Amino acid sequence: MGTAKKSHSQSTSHAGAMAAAASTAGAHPTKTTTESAAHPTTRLTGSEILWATLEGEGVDVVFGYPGGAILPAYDALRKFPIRHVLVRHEQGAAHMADGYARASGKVGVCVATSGPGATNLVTGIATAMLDSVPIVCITGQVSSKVLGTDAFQEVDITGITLPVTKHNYVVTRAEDVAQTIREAFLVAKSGRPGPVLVDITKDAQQASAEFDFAAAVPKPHRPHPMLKTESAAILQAAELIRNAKKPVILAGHGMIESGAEAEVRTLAERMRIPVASTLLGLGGFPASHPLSLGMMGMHGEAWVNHAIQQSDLLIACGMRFDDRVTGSLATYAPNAKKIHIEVDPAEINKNVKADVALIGDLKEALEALLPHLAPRESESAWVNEIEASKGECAVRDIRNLPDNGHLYAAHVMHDLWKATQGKAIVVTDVGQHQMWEAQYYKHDEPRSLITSGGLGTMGFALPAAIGAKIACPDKEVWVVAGDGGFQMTAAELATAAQEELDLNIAVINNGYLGMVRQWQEFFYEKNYQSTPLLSPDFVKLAEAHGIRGTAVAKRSEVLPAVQEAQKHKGPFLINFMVEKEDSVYPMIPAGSALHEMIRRPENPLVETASDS
Ligand SMILES: Cc1cc2nc3c(=O)[nH]c(=O)nc-3n(C[C@H](O)[C@H](O)[C@H](O)COP(=O)(O)OP(=O)(O)OC[C@H]3O[C@@H](n4cnc5c(N)ncnc54)[C@H](O)[C@@H]3O)c2cc1C
Ligand SMILES: Cc1ncc(C[n+]2csc(CCOP(=O)(O)OP(=O)(O)O)c2C)c(N)n1
Ligand SMILES: [Mg+2]
Repeated sequence: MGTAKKSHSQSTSHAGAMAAAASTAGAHPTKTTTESAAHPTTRLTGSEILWATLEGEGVDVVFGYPGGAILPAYDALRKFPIRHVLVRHEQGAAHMADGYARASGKVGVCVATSGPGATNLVTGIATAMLDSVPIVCITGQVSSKVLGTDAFQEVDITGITLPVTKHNYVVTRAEDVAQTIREAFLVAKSGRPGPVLVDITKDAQQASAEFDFAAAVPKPHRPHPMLKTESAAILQAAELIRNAKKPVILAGHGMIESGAEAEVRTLAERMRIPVASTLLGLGGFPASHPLSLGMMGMHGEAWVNHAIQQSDLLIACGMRFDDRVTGSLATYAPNAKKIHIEVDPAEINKNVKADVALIGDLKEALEALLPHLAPRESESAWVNEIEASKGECAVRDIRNLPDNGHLYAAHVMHDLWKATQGKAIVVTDVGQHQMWEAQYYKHDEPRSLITSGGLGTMGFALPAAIGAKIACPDKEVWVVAGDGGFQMTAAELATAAQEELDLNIAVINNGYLGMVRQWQEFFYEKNYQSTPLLSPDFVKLAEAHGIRGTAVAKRSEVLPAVQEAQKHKGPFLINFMVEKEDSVYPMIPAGSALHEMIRRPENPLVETASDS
C-alpha cells in the first residue's frame, strides 16, 4: 500500500511483499519455547514481537494513547522495559515523537489506536514530513478479516497518510511484524529522514510467530549515491568556490541531520565564507561565530538577504530553497552560481537551478570536497563589506536600549537567551513569537532550536518540548508559544504534570493571532477579522494542572520570572503579557524579491531604532 512519496526519494517495498517470517529466533526474556543448536527459537505474539523489535531498535520510550484495536499491544507492554508516555491527544503523541527525534537525533515513536486515534496523528505526521524528521508511528487496525467493511473504528490510515509519510505499511500477520518495524526504522532515518507509519491489524497483534531480531534485518534499499573526490561535480564545485569573490554558504536543516556542522565550519573558516542559516538550520553554525550572518529569508535580517542577492556563489548545504527563503524565484540571487549539496535528488533543480549538484550526504560530500580547497590567505573584502552593512542595522541589538515601560516579545527572547546563556533547548510554536525567537535567541548549538518550519503547525511547541525534555532530561528546555497556538494543545499540560517534567513554558501573550494580524495590518487594511483572541488566565490554567505559574507585564520582571522558573523543579509557566500590535521586521511580502523588505517604521513602536 505504501509507496515512496513526493520528493522524499527513499523507497521501500510493501510489507506484504516481504519474505515471510523470521525463520530463526533470537533470545527473549519471556517466552522461549524451543531451541536449536544454532539459534534459540522464540515464539511470541505479534504484540510482543512489536515491543521486542522496538526494544531491539534501541527504543526506550514511546508516546501514545490506547484504544480497542491496539489493546493487545498495550497488554503486552508490561513485559518490556519501554516507558509509555500517555498523551492527551494523539496529535501530541506525534509531536512528542518529533520533538524527541529532533532533540536526540534518534527515531521517535508514537502509538495510537485505529480510526480516530490514527487520524488524530495526521497533523503531527505531516509536520514531521515537511521538516524531514524521522518518526515511526504505530497504529492499531481492525482485524484483517473485517478490513474494508467499515468495521468499528476502521479508517484506511495508510491511504490517508500516503502523501504525508515517507512510507507506510499494513501488517496483517504476526510473522511480518519484526521485519516491517525494522524496515520502518531504516526508512525513517536513512537518506532524507521522514515519518513512517506501520498499521498493525488486531489479529496480527494476537497471533503468534517465531521471533528472531537479528534475522529480521531489513535489506538496505537504494544504495546511497556515492560521491568521489575525483568526480567531475566535486572538481567543478571546488573550482567555483576557489574563484568566487562573494560566496555565501546557505546552511540548512540537512547540515544538522547529516551531522556535518564541523565540515561546514571548516569550509567557512578555510575559505572565509559567511554563513546564512535557514530557520531550521539555526544553531548548526554558531550564532556567535564571526562568519555567522543569522537567518535568511522572509524574516531574515536585511544584511543577510542583501548578501544573498549580491553574492556570486551560493553553496546550499542541506537546505531546500523553501519559498520563505527565496522570495520571488525570478529575482533570487541573480548573479550567483549555485552549488546544491543535497541528499534527495528530487530537491535538485526543484525550486532553484543548480549549476553544480552534489547528491549525497552533506558530511560525505564536504569530506570529498574539502581536500580540494586550500585556505584562502588574504582578508575577505566581501566579509568586510557585509560586516559594514550590518552596522546600519545593528540597532536591532536591543541590549542597551532603555526600558520604556512596554514589554516587547523581543525583550523576552533576549532576556531568556541571557538567562539561559544560550544553552537551553527552545521549542517554539508558530507565529510572530517564533520569528522573534529566531531573531533574538542566539543559538550556538545544533538541535537547540526545535520548531515547525515547513508545515508551520500551531500547537507544536508544548508536546514537542515534552518529547525534547524526555530525550534530553539534563537539558534546560523552554516552550515558547503564542497565546493562540498554546491553546491548541494545552491539554498536554496534564502530560507534563503526570510525567513530572522539569519543563519551562513561556506564553507570549499578545491577545492576537499575531502573525495573521500582522498580515491583516500590512495587506488587508487592518481588517482584524477573527484575530483578536480571548484566552483563559494561563497561570490559573497551569495551576489547575498542579503547575506553578506567574504573569509578567514589565521588562524588569522578565529575568526574575525566568530565574524562578529555572530554580523550580517541575513544570513552570510564565504568561508574558506583551505589546499587542507589535510586528516582526523586516518582512518580505510573499512573492516579492528578497531585497524588497518591509522595514521597521520611522518611529517604531518597537524598541529598535530605525535601521534604514
Ligand atoms: C511563520 C513562518 C515563517 C518562516 N519564515 C522563515 C524565514 O524567514 N526564513 C527561513 O529560513 N525559514 C522560514 N520559515 C521556515 C520555512 O518555511 C522552512 O521550513 C525552512 O526554510 C526550511 O529549512 P531547510 O530547507 O533548512 O530545512 P528542511 O525543510 O528540513 O530541508 C532540509 C533539506 O536538507 C536535506 N537533507 C536532509 N538530510 C541531509 C543530509 N544528510 N545530507 C544532505 N542533505 C540532507 C533534505 O533532503 C532537505 O532538502 C518560516 C516558517 C514559518 C512557519
Ligand atoms: C494549525 C494552524 N492553524 C492556523 C495557522 C495559521 N497561523 C499562522 S500564525 C497564526 C497566529 C498564531 O497566533 P499565536 O499563537 O497567538 O502566535 P503569535 O503570532 O501571536 O505570536 C495562525 C493562525 C497555522 N499556522 N496552524
Ligand atoms: Mg498571539
